[in-house]
Amino acid sequence: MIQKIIISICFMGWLIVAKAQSTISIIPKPVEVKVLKSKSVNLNETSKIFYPAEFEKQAIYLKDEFQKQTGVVLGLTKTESSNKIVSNGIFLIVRPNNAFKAEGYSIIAQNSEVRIMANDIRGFINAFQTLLQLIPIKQQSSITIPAVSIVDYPQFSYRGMHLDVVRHIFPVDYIKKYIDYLTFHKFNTFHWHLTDDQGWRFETTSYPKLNSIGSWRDSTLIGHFKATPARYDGKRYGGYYTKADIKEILNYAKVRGITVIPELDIPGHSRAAIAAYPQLSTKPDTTWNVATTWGMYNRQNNVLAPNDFTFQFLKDIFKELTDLFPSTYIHIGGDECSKLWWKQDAKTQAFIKQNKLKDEVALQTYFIEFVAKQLKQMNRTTVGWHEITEGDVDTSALIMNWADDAKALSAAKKGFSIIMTPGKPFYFDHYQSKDPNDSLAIHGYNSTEAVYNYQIIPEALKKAGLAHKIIGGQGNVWTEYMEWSTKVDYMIFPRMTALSENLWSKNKNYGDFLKRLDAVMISRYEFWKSCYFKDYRVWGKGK
Ligand code: TNX
Repeated sequence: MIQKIIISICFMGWLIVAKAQSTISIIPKPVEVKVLKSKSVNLNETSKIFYPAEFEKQAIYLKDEFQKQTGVVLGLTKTESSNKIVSNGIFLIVRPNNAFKAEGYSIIAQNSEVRIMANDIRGFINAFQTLLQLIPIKQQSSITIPAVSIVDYPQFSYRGMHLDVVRHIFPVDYIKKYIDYLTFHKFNTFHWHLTDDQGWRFETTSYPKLNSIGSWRDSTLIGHFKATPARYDGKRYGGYYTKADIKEILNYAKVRGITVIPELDIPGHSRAAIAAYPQLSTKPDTTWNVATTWGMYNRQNNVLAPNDFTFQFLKDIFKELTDLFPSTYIHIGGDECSKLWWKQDAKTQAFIKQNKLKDEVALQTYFIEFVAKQLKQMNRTTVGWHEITEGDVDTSALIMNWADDAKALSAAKKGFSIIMTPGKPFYFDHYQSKDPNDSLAIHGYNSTEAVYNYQIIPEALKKAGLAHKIIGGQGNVWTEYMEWSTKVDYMIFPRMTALSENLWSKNKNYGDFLKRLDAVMISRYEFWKSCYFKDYRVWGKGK
């Protein structure tokens, strides 16, 4: 039955593609698109991209993307006065700051020219993604761009996608591809989850055992965490990103206007670090190994102990991190830190007493503020999962709320700014169908439709006059059950596409989105050679 549905959906998809060629289909939906009566623009190998010097890298990026998609190789010409239109081509024109909302752009395509106006890297990069959707994915000798006028800017200032490279690690080339996915969908932030119980993936020269020991686990759980008896593959697994890898990725992201927020998860989820340096734990005499299974919360994952070695360690690793990553926001985790270990440990209890801390929650706050203070000295802002609001953490920290709307409300009332990453529906490690044969996922069910229609600013915050506290949203991709990049692709598409429109466009309609998804995105996934979930029309809609 399912197979039949898939076949008929594919067929329907083709019909829609054929019909939609003549209309303009762009995802995420722009603020304003006007079809002009003028002549469409024809570009061929004699046409050029004219660009101001400061946007040279972006001009080269556009040339490359154009070539990949169409085979047409455009020329490149630097112009002093980008406002002077001299001949046929694409013109990148810098507009003064107040001409656009942040990251906004406009495109006017008619007769012999395409004028792209913006005032920052992201504005131009966003415009290019729109332009690439105005032309077919097809190798040809000349390209026709319809006569249009587009004005566009995002609804939310923070539009992120997260990737856990700990539970499974992915090659540098895939991280770049992932950044390209973000770029295409007009996201602006890549949240890179670099450390956890199952591995340390950030090259750290001040503590080399983090890599020689902490980056490797001896075995990995096979199948689902809840399956009994638990089975393991017995294979050594791991690796880490070298500083050179990270620099390469950061440069790649920079050209595309994507900010990379690194996360070192403390004081819980620290088992890999503890395996490398047991002094960090409340049980330094135990032989800790890098975790080989998932769902460690409150069970086997020891947490950081408050001692001199640990606090020096925190100073050093965050210094190394900020030396490498230019992002203002630095994520320090703070999630699921079991209080169990601190309760059982005499030295920790003595520390709590000595520092006049109320309890273990206050100790967690102590840890967070210790790192936040270091980060502040380096002009960085701390980002943490919502658990860091349990105590009295300084409200200048930015909160990622993976819980429900009520949690968002309580954090907003305390004065925090919030990024919405609710498990329901922005966790892309959940199932996207209820088909029992669907590929293994953690649990739950987050359909593409649920992702699209989720209201990012909860009603309760609007009522409380706190809507401005929500600065955006993010899709989280925890990779316990994503061994390969192909599985990541399958889990994120098309949900990430739906999220991009939810974050960007105020004017939403799921039916209309589905039509554009069929018309322009499916062929794009295929052009990227990316897997995707095909049954998105079957699931959702009250199912
Ligand atoms: C909870 S959400 C975690 C992750 C897991 C995820 C699985 C959060 C901040 N922590 O460590 O991978 O659940 O859905």
